[in-house]
Amino acid sequence: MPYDVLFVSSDSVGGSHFPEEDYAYLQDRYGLTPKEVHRLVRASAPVWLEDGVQMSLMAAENWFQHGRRFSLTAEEIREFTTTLSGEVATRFGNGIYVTDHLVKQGLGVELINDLALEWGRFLECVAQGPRIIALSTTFLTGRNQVEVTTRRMRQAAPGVPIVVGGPLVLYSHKVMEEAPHHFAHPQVQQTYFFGGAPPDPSIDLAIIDERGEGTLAEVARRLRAGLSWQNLPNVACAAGGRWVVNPRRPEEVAVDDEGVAWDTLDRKYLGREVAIRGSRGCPMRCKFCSFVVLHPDFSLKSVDVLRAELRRIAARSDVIKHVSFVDDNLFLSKKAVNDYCRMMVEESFPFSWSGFMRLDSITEENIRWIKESGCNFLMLGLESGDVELLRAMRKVQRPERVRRAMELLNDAGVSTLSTLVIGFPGETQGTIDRTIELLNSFPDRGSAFHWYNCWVHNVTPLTPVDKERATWGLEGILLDWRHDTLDVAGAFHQRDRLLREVRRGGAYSGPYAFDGAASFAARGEEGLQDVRRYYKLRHRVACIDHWGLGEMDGSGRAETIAEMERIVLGGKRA
Ligand code: B12
Ligand code: SF4
Repeated sequence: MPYDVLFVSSDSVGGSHFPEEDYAYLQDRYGLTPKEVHRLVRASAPVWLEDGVQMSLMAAENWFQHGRRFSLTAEEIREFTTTLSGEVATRFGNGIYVTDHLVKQGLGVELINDLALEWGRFLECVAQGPRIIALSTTFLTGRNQVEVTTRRMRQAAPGVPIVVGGPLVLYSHKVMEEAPHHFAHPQVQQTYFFGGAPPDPSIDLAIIDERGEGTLAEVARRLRAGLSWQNLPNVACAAGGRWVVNPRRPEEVAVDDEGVAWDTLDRKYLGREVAIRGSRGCPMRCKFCSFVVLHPDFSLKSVDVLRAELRRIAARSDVIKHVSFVDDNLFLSKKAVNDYCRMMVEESFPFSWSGFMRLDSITEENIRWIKESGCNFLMLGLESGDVELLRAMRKVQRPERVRRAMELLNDAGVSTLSTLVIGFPGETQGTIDRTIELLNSFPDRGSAFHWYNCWVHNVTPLTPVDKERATWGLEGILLDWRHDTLDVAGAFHQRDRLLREVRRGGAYSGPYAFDGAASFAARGEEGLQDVRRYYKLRHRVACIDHWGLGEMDGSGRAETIAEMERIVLGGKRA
C-alpha cells in the first residue's frame, strides 16, 4: 500500500559509521574499486581483520572456537555489533525525531535506521510504494558519501523522488553563502553540496534548515495531493544540472516543544536503545568545533520537560532498555549533572543510559548520582593531554582533573570513550608525548573499560580556527593544511605514533564493536583482565598488519594470535 515517506537515518557503509575501514565489505557492497574505497574513507587506521571481518571479541570467539574459521557469516556477526553502551543497536535520534513529527501530522512513514544493515527491509519498503525517500545527513559527513547512498537507493527505486536534509546540507549552504572561496579546494567540493560538480542525478531535492521536518511534511503533503513541491521555501532543487536555491524561512520550534511521543509511537520505530536530545547548540566555543556554526543558539530542556519525556520512554520499557543522550552539552556543568542525574534517581527509571559529559563536571559529590541514575557509559571530549594546547583550543579542562575524573568513573564502574584531536595549531611531538602519557595513565582495572579514538584535525570551514588563520599561520582546509607547528602529513605521523605508543590504560576503540565482556566478567577481576589483555593483543596484531611490522612489544603476529586464542578459549571454558 502506498505511503508518504521512507526515511533513512544513516548508512554505515555510505556514511562510514563504524565499519568504514572494512574495505572488502565496501568493495563488495557498492562495486567500488579499492582506489574509490580509499578515497571514500580517506584515512585508514590499524584494525585486525580476518576474512574481511573486524575482530570484535564476539567475532574472535566464533573464529577461535571453529579452528580459526567463522561459523557465522559476516552479516550475522555484524548484526550482533554492539554500540558504545553495550546495547545491540541505537535507534538514531534523527530518524525518530523526524518520524515522530511526520506521524503527528498524519503522514505514513517507514523508518530505516541503518541502510547497510537493513538493505533487505529497505527493498521491502520500496516495494510498498513510498511517495518520497528522505535521507538524513546527520551521520554522513561528505557529499561523496551521501551520493554513494543516494545512487544505490535510486537504482533500487528508480521512480521515487529522493530528498536529502540535515546538518551536512545546512552546513553546505552556510559555506556557500559565507565562504564560497573555499569551494576552490577539491576536498571542499567533495565534502559539501552547492559548489563544485553539478548536482548528482540521484538527488531531487535538498532541505536547508536547522530542522526541516516541517518542510519535509509539506513536500509529502503536496506529493500526496499531486501538487508541485519544488517551489517551497527552505529547499534547493536540482534542475538543468544546477541547484536552484529557494528563499529561506527558518523553522522555529522551541527545544521544549520537540519531545517525542515515545509512549504512543508505533513499536516498529523503536529499539532496545534509543537516542534522545535534551538540548540544542552549545555555549562553549572550542576553536576546532563546527557545532556552533550549525546551531548558533544554545537551549536546554528544563529538568521537568526532560523528566516528562523520559517518563514517556519508561512507559515503553517492554522495548526500550537503554537511552543514549546525544547532546554534547546536557551534562556540561556540575549543576546540570546534579540536577539531571538526581531527577533520574528520583524517578528510578527502568533503563540504563549513556551520553556525553564534560570531565570537569564529574566530582566526588556527584559520581554517586551519575552511577545511581543508571549511567553505564560516557563519551568524553578529551582532545589533548597538553595544557597549553587545551588552552589554545579554548578547552578549559586540565589533565590532572581528567585523571581524577577517570578514577572516579572507574571506581563507579562507568566505562568511557575519549575522543582526541591530533594536529590543532600548536601541536608538536612534545604535546603528543603528553597525550600519550595521559592515555597510558588511564585506570586499567575493575569492571569499567576506557577506550579512546583519535582523529587528525579536520580544519572545517567557518570554525573559529578557520577564521583566525593569521594567529596560527594556518593555510589550507579540511584534511589538507599546514600551520606554524605541523602539517597534515606530520599529524598523521603523530597519530600513528600515538596509536603505537599507548600500551596501557586506554584501549583504542577504532572501528571495532564495543563488544561486551559478559562471559569473561563472570570470572571476576581475572576475567576482566583477560579482556584487557585481549584488547591490547588485538591492537598489536592490527599495528603489525597496518604498518607491516615484523613484531611489536617483542612478539610477532602468529605468537600474538596464539596468545589471544589461549585467552579467548580459556575464558569460554571457565
Ligand atoms: C551522537 C553523535 C555521534 C555519536 C553517534 C552514536 C549515537 N549513539 O547516536 C558518535 C559519537 C558515534 C558520533 C561520531 C561521529 N560524529 Co557525531 N554527532 C553526534 C551528535 C552529538 C548528535 C546527533 C544526533 O543524534 N542528533 C539528534 C537529532 C535529533 O538531531 P539532528 O541530527 O540535528 O537532526 C535534526 C534535524 O537536522 C533534522 N534532520 C536530520 N536529518 C534530516 C533529514 C531530512 C530529510 C530532514 C527534512 C530533516 C533532517 O531532524 C532532526 C530533528 O530535529 C551530533 C551533534 C548534534 N548535537 O546534533 C554530532 C554530529 C552528527 N557528528 C558529527 C561528526 C563529524 C562525527 C564524526 C565524523 C566525528 C569524527 N571525526 O569521526 C563521527 C563519525 C560519524 C559517522 N561517520 O557516522 C557532525 C556531523 C557533521 C555532518 N554530518 O556534516 C555533527 C553534526 C557534530 C558537528 N561537528 O557539528 N557522533
Ligand atoms: S567540542 Fe563540544 S564543548 Fe566544545 S564547542 Fe564543540 S560541542 Fe561545545
